[in-house]
Amino acid sequence: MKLFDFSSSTLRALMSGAVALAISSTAFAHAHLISSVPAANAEAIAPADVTIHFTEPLEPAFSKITLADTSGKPATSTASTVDGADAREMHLALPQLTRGRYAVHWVAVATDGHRTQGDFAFDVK
Ligand SMILES: [Cu+2]
Repeated sequence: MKLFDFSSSTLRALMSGAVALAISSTAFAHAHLISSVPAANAEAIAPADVTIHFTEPLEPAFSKITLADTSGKPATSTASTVDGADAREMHLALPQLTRGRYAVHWVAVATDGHRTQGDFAFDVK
């Protein structure tokens, strides 16, 4: 009894598709947050900047960090930058922040064009 009716060429096409899928999912990883300074929910004393480390190099034109104060207003008008020496790092220079809780929002576009984003908060004391 014949259980499978696939011709060998159909089978080959399916196999190569599966292989291509496996390769693309490992070769083109999204940029995920590894760590940040200040860390999420940290109590920071006069932080000079926000630095976030990612798993993948970022596209500077489309990646950014923004900071909002407790009322939701932007805490700085300075644009963030992708590190010139290590494109897996992004920085946002900070002005002198007053006490309070601040919300970080980040958008990371990897070199494969895939976009990830996230939020975390920290406290300035
Ligand atoms: Cu990706």
